[in-house]
Amino acid sequence: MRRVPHFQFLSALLAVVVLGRYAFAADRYPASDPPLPKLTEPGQTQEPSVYRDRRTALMKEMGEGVAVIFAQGQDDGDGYRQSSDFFYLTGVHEAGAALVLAPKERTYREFLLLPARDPEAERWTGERASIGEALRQKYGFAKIYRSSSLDHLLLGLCTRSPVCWQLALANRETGEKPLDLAAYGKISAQLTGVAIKAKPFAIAKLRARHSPEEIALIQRAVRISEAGFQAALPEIHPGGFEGAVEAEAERVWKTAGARRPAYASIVGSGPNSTILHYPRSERVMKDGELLLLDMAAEYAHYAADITRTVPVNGKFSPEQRKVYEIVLRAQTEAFKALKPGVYHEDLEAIARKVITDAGYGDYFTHGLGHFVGLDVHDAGAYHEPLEAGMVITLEPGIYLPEKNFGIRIEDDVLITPTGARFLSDGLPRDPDGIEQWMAARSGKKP
Ligand SMILES: [Mn+2]
Repeated sequence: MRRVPHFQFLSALLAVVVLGRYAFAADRYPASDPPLPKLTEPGQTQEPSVYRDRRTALMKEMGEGVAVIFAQGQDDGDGYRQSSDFFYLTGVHEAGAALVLAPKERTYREFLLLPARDPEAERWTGERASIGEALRQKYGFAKIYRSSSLDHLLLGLCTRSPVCWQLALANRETGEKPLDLAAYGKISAQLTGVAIKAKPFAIAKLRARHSPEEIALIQRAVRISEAGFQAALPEIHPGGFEGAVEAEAERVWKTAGARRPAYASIVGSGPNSTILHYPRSERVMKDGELLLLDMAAEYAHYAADITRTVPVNGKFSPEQRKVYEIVLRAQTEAFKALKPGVYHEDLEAIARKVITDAGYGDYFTHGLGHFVGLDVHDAGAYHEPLEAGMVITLEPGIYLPEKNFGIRIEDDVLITPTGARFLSDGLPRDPDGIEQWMAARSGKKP
């Protein structure tokens, strides 16, 4: 007699669990988010034609001559991450590769060069494909050569159209001679009268004008990041560990398909909240402090960039709330001014005025924001007016080391034909919303 209700109870429970999981999957991302483009696995790349169209657009900018763009990715804890210019133009994840473009050529205008195969190395890092029809199909290039052909290829192309294009700014941080200029130098040594010309914003401007598919990928990176914040919230309490907050967010991102954090997560409590790029996440949070969380995921090579500042015990002190509201007002005023034609520096001036008028001008110690795309600090022409389809951050902050707290609010904003839209609209921004969010967090308490 007792077994029947027991069984019914269990099956009802099972139904709740199963349906709950489906409901979670279906509700995970807002229905109004744009549909994702088709991504090819592994590698989370789009169709080869997407990258070919970008190369065609870049060659139109060039008009003549030759350009070489090198893969300059880096290994990090999550593997090789392709450099973004090269990825934008090829979708190819291989290290040591190069792209050559020659718009004046009659038949073959684009060439992909890949390093020679190395059976010894491939036993450690995985087998690479041989050059053949399958690889040409996969990457969408009619001409794939080995890297050893590069100098010969460039010289031949340059003989027919003697202009070499520098298409990206040199890395000012390393101060190293750019690889493209080094390659062009070798041509000049063998062929006189070759002009080296610069269009240093050519690729950056293409990258900054996102297609609807790219906006969908950035929106997904934002949603995955928001899910990480949501999951990390129960780890925030007096006596909790900064590192536990970070670990929980990053775990959820990867579960949702992100390959890596978009940048080193910043999770800083108390005095650490005043350190702009606090890297260690190793402190125990205390009652009465604020916790600054600047952390976001990378999805299909596209970044999000989000910051929230929350009270560790769930309630802002009156002084914390007063400063929080100034930062929020600076962000809101900049957002209201945002539309095509506006310049970064105009937005910056608006936000800075709010903070300066409130008496905290000396404590807003960084810029208001930056482009977001394939890189978290993305390429773009910062000196030119903003256009629809661009994505920027708005991230005012006030940092008060003597008061033991810093506040930053950072959101990703899409510029639309008529104004702008918050992509990161899934997390509360205002202080009441933050307190309600913290009150609703489940689980761990001291
Ligand atoms: Mn940022």
